[in-house]
Amino acid sequence: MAYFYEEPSHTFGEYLLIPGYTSAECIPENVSLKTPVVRFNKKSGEKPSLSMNIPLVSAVMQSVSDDKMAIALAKEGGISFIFGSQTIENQAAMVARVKSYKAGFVTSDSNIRPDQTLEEVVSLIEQTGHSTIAVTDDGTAHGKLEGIITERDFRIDHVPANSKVNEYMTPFAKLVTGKDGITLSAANDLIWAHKVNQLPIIDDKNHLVSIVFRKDFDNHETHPNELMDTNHRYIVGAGINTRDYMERVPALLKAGVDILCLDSSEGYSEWQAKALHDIHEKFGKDVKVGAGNVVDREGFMFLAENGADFVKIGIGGGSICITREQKGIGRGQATATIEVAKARDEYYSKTGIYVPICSDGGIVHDYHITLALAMGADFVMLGRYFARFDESPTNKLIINGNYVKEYWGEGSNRARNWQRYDLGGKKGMAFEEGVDSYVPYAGRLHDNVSLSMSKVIHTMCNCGALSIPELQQKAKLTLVSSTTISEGSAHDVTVRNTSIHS
Ligand code: RVP
Repeated sequence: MAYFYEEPSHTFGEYLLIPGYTSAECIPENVSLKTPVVRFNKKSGEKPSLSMNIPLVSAVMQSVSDDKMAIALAKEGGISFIFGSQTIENQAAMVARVKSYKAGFVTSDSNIRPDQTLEEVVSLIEQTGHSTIAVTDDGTAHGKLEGIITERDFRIDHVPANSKVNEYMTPFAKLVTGKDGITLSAANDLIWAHKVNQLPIIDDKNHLVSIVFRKDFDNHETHPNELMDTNHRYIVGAGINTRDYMERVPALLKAGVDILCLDSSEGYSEWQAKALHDIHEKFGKDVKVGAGNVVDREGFMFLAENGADFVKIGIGGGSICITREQKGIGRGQATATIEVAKARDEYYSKTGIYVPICSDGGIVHDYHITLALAMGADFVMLGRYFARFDESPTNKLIINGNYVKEYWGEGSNRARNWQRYDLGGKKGMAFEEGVDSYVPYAGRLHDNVSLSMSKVIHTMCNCGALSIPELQQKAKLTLVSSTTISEGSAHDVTVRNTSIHS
């Protein structure tokens, strides 16, 4: 007879934390968000070989995690998993770009030709949010540098229609440039000596290589959490599937990837076990591979026993996900996280091995991150959250007068990542498990992540916890009624200024 769970499953919005005792040492400056990413023998005192400085990873999705996102998130202390629903060559090239990225040297992604119009400059500025545009002979990031145009060079309502870029740009002859190979501090000295805001770096044929921005240098100085390998290169992850891993994994390893993740909507399967074994056997035990997704004890135990370095939790809770509607499988994200966390602790006390768990999807408010951690997650994976930022790979558009960014599921017709929903064998008729959507544009990743982490840290102080493991031990969680939920936002008043609630 079928097994029945008698209790309904719950999601984050149905829980709140009850504060614990806050001692005088429990202040934000003393809180650490450091968290393990891969399995380690905790009982013997071993340290995990890979940890993060903040408990956030970005989703394995076309509309979320490319090389640009990976660099931005590594600067904050987290990891991006570059999407696998692309050719092996393209994915490896993205990984290689992250690993060869030199902090402070930016590949220009707002470029234009000299014969284009100022109207086109304005729309490019609107689309990318960048106020400095490189002018190159072919309009690409590595074309011959002809000049620089910024939003301060012209007033669009004061120039004749169809005015050309080359009439208003600062031409090459008047630019201060740096030669490829220059160090960041030498580039910064030039910026200061010539009182410029950016320094284009060119090769010996005057082709644009990168740009150093004054503000980026300042930012670089203020990234105390950045996540680097022993060679001072940013840490980066990549998604893989259970079909082409024998070719994909070596290409990603060659590109320098630090960690892999088997990306599937349902990970309690023979194919994941086989992939974990094959990868570890063929490419070595040191290759780090997360697996998932699962939503219960059995699923966790299966993947942990088969060598997963971390286990990802969640079916059907993603904002763009319609798996539950389409197939009737899934579980409330909070219940799934709580049960898998218990299994993780059980596995640890049996074996001495700690296998980190990641709650994937369904984070709507910042406090949901804290709840997931309190429920036992070591880190969380987010899609919608990151899709809203400048650094996500999608278009920024204006819809009904508001800025939005595109965001689509891997199981949507737009992504066509059917392998994520693959059951091996011959595939039946494909159907969508995700939607194509817009999310409100939210600005720079750095600003948003700093604010979100500040909220997490403050709540941890309220719970008397200075670290994530301490939060997991001390947290007191309560289920709430729907009336309690409405009591939690502003009520019975007319709100005058909504900005502080966004
Ligand atoms: P969210 O952060 O709520 O947007 O959820 C992101 C997660 O949703 C991903 O990490 C993945 O597990 C899941 N996803 C991605 N695509 C789809 C889909 O098309 N159904 N679901």
